[in-house]
Amino acid sequence: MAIALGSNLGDREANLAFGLSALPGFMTNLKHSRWHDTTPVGVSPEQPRYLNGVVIGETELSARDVLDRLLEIEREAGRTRPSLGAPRTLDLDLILFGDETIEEPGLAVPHPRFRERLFVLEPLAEVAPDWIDPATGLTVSALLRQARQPMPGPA
Ligand code: PH2
Ligand code: MG
Ligand code: MG
Repeated sequence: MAIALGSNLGDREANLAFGLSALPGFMTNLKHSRWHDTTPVGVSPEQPRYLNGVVIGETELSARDVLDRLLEIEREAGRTRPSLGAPRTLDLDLILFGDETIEEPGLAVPHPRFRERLFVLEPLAEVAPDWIDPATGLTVSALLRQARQPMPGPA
């Protein structure tokens, strides 16, 4: 299982450290990436920069139960949701859950946008370069290479 962490409000380092310290409550064999200072993507350019990272590990829980735990940890970190994409103290997103593909209300795994997001793929490639995306059959390294290619423009 891979979880992406992000923070762009308050003490970003402390927020990610808090998230990391809470995950062993239901995960074993944790391994985490470095923290990456990143430019906000897909939200107002005036938003503060993010600190992003990825944690991998194992769990006995179902994906739904993991999601519930992640939302609870976000709330403990003082996360509020004033609007979609608003700056947040802590965002915990379930990216990959073994080879499972899940599409349910509130729960989509693999995360539907992680293949384009360098702020997820770069830290994920530090800890799980050989993991396979069940939707495309591509490794994380291959997805990263693909995401880094410049978009083809008009001839
Ligand atoms: N999260 C978003 C939207 N944009 N940009 C960066 N750099 N990092 C994020 O974690 C991020 C984002 C929505 O969750
Ligand atoms: Mg997110
Ligand atoms: Mg989220």
